[in-house]
Formats: sequence, C-alpha cells, structure tokens
Amino acid sequence: MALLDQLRASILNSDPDGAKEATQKALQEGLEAETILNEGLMPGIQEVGERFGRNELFLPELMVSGLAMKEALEVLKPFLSDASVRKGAKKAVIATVAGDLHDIGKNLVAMMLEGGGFEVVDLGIDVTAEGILEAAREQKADLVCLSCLLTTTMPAMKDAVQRLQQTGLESKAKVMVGGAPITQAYADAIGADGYAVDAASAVIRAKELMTR
Ligand code: B1M
Repeated sequence: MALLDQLRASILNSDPDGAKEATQKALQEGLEAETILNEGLMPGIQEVGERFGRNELFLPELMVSGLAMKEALEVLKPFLSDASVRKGAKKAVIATVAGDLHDIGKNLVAMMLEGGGFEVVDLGIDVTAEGILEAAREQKADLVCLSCLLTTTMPAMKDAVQRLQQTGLESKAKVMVGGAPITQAYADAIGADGYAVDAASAVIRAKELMTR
C-alpha cells in the first residue's frame, strides 16, 4: 500500500499503533510533515466523521480514530513547529470551549502558532468562559484562540467572546475563533476579531491581528 494510503487507512481503521508507525515511516522516507498531515491523516479523519454521520461506524471507533490522530500528530509535532519560545514573541492563549471535548484541531492550531513564532498557553478542552477570561488576564495574552467542534457548543463560544469584550480585555487581546461549524459570518455575529478555517490560515490571521 502506498504510504499516504497507509496513513489514511490507519486513521480510518482506528489503529493508533499503525498511525504512529506509518507517520514515522513516512518521515523517514522523506515526506514533508504537511503532506503527511494534509494528504494522509486529514482525509482519514474526515472520512471517519462522514461514516460516523452515516451511522456506518460508532462512538468506540470514533474515539480510537481520534486517539490514532493524536498519536500521529505527536510524531509530527517537532516537524510542524519549533516549540522554543522566541524572545518578544506574542502570547496566545488557546482553548476548546465549555462542553466540547474535541482537541485535535485545537492542538494542530496550537502547534502551527508555535511554529509561526507565538508563545502558546494551551488551556485544554471544556474550558468555561470564566476560565478563559482568567487565563487571558493572568497570562497577559495578546491573542485568545477559541475552538469549537459541536453546533451545541457554539453558544459557549459566543459567551466566552462576549465575556472577553465586556471586561475590556479585548482592547488588548484579540480574539480569534475557529472549528468545523464556525464560519466568518458567525465570527462576525459574535464579535470575534478574527476567524480562520484551518490551522495554516490561523497563523496568517493571527499575525495579521497582531499588526492591528
Ligand atoms: Co465528535 N463529532 N463527537 N468526537 N467528532 C464531530 C465533530 C461530528 C461532526 C461527527 C459527525 O457527526 N459527523 C459531530 C458533530 C455534529 C454537530 O455538532 N453538528 C460529532 C459528535 C456528534 C460527537 C459526540 C456528540 C458523539 C456522541 O457522544 N454521540 C461527542 C461529543 C463529545 C463532546 O465534545 N462533548 C463526540 C466525541 C468525539 C470523540 C471524543 C470520540 C472524538 C474527539 C477526540 C479528540 O478530539 N481528542 C471525536 C472525533 C474524532 C470527531 C471527528 C470524527 C473528527 C474531529 C477532528 O479531530 N477532526 C468529527 C467529524 C469531523 O470533523 N469530520 C466529529 C480533525 C481536526 C484536525 O479537524 O477539529 O475540524 P478540526 O480542526 C480544523 C479546523 O476546524 C480548524 O483547524 C483545524 C485544522 O485544520 N480549527 C480552527 C479548529 N479549531 C480552530 C481554531 C481556530 C482556527 C481554526 O482559531 C482559534
């Protein structure tokens, strides 16, 4: 099986060990980290989501496919980002909003921001508006990044953005939002400063926001 097919299949077949091994092998064979991600792993997890949506696979498989994706990303991490904090780097606080446990996309955005020169403080998943606000204050964040994967947790994102605005913190920290159900129109409607569709454009948008 070709390497990219092997990567895709490891995610689709809910195989964490296979995903890790295929990623290591692909790197050894000289494939770019971005190619491994965008042409191997991402099509795999996308198809998992589609099959889950059609009831062709179920929650246990969904969970192990998520784990397989995380294992592969751990191997890729050093090749996607240089985690060393640069002097004078802008500080970004990132979280998945309350009620939402999805973190693969958020982790990817965090890695790419680090690679793009930001210092990133990752608050994890299921973080309340209050928790985000406190951390943004404590960390003196330049940027607050919020991720959301469920339509049911979109109101939690709205709540967090509004809380950040109400405190006046937003005059310093910019707020960027993203995640599968989020659109530019939704970002505008809830008053976020920025929106990005994927991890690569999140870095571009974050840098733009820092020049405003
Ligand atoms: Co969940 N899940 N899930 N799930 N899951 C989805 C999101 C779903 C679309 C699947 C489906 O039905 N087809 C569906 C949501 C439907 C909806 O809301 N309309 C769904 C559901 C229903 C659920 C549960 C409710 C299932 C259940 O329990 N019955 C449950 C909810 C739990 C909860 O959160 N409270 C649940 C649970 C899970 C697992 C825990 C098993 C697992 C997550 C594991 C983990 O994250 N550690 C999981 C998974 C793996 C998925 C799918 C298959 C894959 C998500 C993913 O990691 N994608 C997903 C289907 C899908 O998305 N195709 C699905 C890969 C990742 C790289 O992409 O996260 O979109 P993504 O991130 C992208 C962009 O969105 C963007 O950049 C990233 C990289 O390009 N981005 C940002 C993300 N955040 C950003 C922030 C930014 C900018 C860009 O700026 C700040």
